[in-house]
Order: sequence, then structure tokens, then C-alpha cells
Amino acid sequence: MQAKIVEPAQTLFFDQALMVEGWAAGVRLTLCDGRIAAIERDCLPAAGDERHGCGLPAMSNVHSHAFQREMAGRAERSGSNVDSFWTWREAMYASVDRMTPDDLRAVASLAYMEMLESGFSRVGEFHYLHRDIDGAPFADVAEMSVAITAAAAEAGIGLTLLPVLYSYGGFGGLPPQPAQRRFIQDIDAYLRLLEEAEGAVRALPDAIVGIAPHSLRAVSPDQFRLLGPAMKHRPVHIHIAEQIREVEDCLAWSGRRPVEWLLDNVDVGANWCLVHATHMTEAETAALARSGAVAGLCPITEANLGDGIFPAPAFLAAGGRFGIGSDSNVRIDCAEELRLLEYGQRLLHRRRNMLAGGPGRSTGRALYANAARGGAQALGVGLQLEVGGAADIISLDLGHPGLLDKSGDAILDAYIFAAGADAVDCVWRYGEKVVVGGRHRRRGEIVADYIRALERLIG
Ligand code: NGQ
Ligand code: ZN
Repeated sequence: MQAKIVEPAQTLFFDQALMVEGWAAGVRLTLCDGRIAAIERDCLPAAGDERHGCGLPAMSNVHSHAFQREMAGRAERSGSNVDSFWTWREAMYASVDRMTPDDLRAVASLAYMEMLESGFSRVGEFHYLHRDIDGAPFADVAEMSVAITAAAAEAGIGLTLLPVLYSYGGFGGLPPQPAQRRFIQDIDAYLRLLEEAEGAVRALPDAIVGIAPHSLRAVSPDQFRLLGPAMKHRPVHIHIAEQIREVEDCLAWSGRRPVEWLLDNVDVGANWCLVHATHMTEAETAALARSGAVAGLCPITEANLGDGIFPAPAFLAAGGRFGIGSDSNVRIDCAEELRLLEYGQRLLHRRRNMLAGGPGRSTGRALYANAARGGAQALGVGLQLEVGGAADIISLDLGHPGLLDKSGDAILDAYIFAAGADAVDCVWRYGEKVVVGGRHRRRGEIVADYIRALERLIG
């Protein structure tokens, strides 16, 4: 047996840091084997501390389809008919016509590097590209999951892998379209994949495997029943109520709206993440909040695809929890997701500071702290910046012109609404500093590898 390598403890000192209970001054974190071994507050920096101005728990990215990074910016030209989510989806399907496992690894590696640079330390990869180019199964059912895992290892991001069950082409068990051939599995193959995925992620520290029925369009009620036991103790993610047509189709099929159907027919609890949940009645919004599940909001993608606006004020008033996701990865930017979440509400309601949570409160603080907490819940990890938690931390550059002279909540307001991603300085993932001065340490090689993949894919 190989001896375990124990790294020496390392100490980080922050003039101020956002802890679970709020801002603290003079914070020293002792890191050991990827985790926070000790926290001291109100102390002075000591020799040997690595010093930074402002520390935050790194953000969880609850929803990503890494392969879609490759088509970013290439679906923004008007087609011959009215462009919609559904026409985008056809373009997205076509983008995987030639993607090999190695291409997927290179594309995902780029996406994960960019996530880290923007302040995300863990990703929920909603992964459904399971089969080979011609639709035949790979000899290893987990071939593409292995590629995702390799990308996470290269970039050094934390992974909650969400292998997706995708069996049908529409409500009522419609047969899949030819363009969906690479996604399709029956329940037996899926359960095998889940097992294999557990093995694949073992190479990564603190990786988690969850479950992801793709949507009510792609999974049948019988399949939900069969997944029941497996869904009890891990993160469960599902796309839901993103588009009006999906709501209409669900009503025609079942007489129920999507969120209503799910909450009535499946045991949804705090280990669930309902991605988008854009179109809900007031009753559905309150019921989702009561369930304890996290709403996985993806403001940039939802804007890009013309989905609609999540009823955030009512959901938060009912005690609902949310996380943020970069979904289609058309743009990867943590601060921008949070900003757009708030701006959508401002545009809709013609008011300001909609999600601050009450008079006198900071909108930036509420957005950041809520998304960090809800995101960690959705990805199956504990709160960060606590003893025993993974050392997933970001520092902001208080020398950035937008952050000068700021402290406490005002830093988060300025970071999210004024400075943006530019203000991210360092990012530690599992104790390792993977981003320095806003740049990923392996940026050069990861980009070069991505360019090679792109040449193969579209060359
Ligand atoms: C996806 N994306 O799975 O990538 C979906 C499109 C579908 C979004 N919903 C496919 N944004 O929903 O059928
Ligand atoms: Zn999605």
C-alpha cells in the first residue's frame, strides 16, 4: 500500500471574510489535506500567513452542460423562421454530431477552468451525452462520464456528477428523435451507469454522484417509481417548467402543470434541485418553497434562450432556497448570473433592490450568501468556510478600482453590480490555489488543448 502523503498545514489570513454567521475581521484559516482544519477570528496576521484582503466561500455552480461551451456565441444569428428555445435546441443537438470523448474532455476542461476563474469551485454537471456518435453504446457505459471526470481533474474543480436519465422524446413516452440518439438509455443501462460513475469519480477528492431524470418530457412516471430508492439519499436534479410549451404539453398530458405534477407524484425534498422552475403559479411557488428543494436558477441562459423570469420575490418570501447555474455556458460568470437574477426582477417590477430581503439590507450580500448556501445544498456538500469543510475559497482584489475603500456588504454590492468578474483575485479549490490574479494556473495548456479539439470538431 502506498503511504498517504500528508501535506503540511497552510495558513491563509484575510482582513475580512464572509463566514457562515456573517462578516468577521482578522480571519485565519488553517488548511490541511484540502479542508479547513481551524478557524480563528479577530486575530492579527502572523509570520507564515498568506495575506489577502477579502475572503468569501467559493460559489457552487448547480447546473452545467459543459459540452455546450463549444457552441457558445454560434447560435446568435437569426434563422429563417421565428427563433426560439426549440430552434436553439436543434442547433445544440447538431453541435454534438462529431464530439468524441476526448473532445468532450477538452471542451469541459475549458469550461471548468473558466468557472474557477469566475469564482465557482464546484460544478453540478448535468451529463446526458452518453453514447457514441452513431448512437451505439460505448463498450464502457461510463466512457463519457470518465471524460467529464478527467476534465474536472485537469481544471481542478469540485464535481457533483449528475448522470442523466433520458429515455423519451416527449410527454407520454414519445419515441426519441434521431438527433437525441446520443442521450438515450433505458433504466437498466442507466442504473449500470450510475454504478460505474461512482467508480469513475473516485479519482477526484470529495466528488459526489447524484441522479438526474432529465425532465418530465424525457422520463416516464414508471421510471420515477423505479428510481425512487436511488433518489432517497443523493442530490436529485431535474429540468422543469422552463418554457410555456412545456407547461402546455404537460397540462395536455396529465391535467397538471409540471411543478404541480412533480410535487404531487414524486417525493421531492431538500436533496432536490428543480432547474429553472420558471413558470409556476403562486400555489406552485409556495409549494416548491415548502418542499425544501433548491430552485436552480440560470439567469444568463434563461435570458439567452428566452425562457422567462423566475418568480423570485414570492419564492423567497415563502422561504424558498436557490442556487445559480451556468447551464448552457454561453457565458461563464458568477457575478453576472447574480446581477442578472436581480436585474430581471427590476425590469419586470420596475423597482430596485428586489432580492435584498428587507429594508436596509444589502442586495449583493443577499444574492451571494443565498446562492452559496442553496448551491452547496443542491450539490450535496456542507456550508463552506467552516471547520471540516472543503477549503473552497475566493479572494477579491480590494485594490480593484470598483472595490477601493469598501468593506463588508458594500464589497459584495460593488463586486456584483460594478466590478464583476474582474475583481476575482485568487481561487482555492480543496486547498489548492488554482487561480492567481484572476488567471487559472493551467490556462495556457487548457486553451491549447481546446483549440486542438475545436480544429477536429469544426475544421
Ligand atoms: C438541455 N437545456 O438538456 O441541455 C436542455 C435542452 C431539452 C435547457 N433546457 C434540451 N436549457 O430541454 O430538451
Ligand atoms: Zn439544463
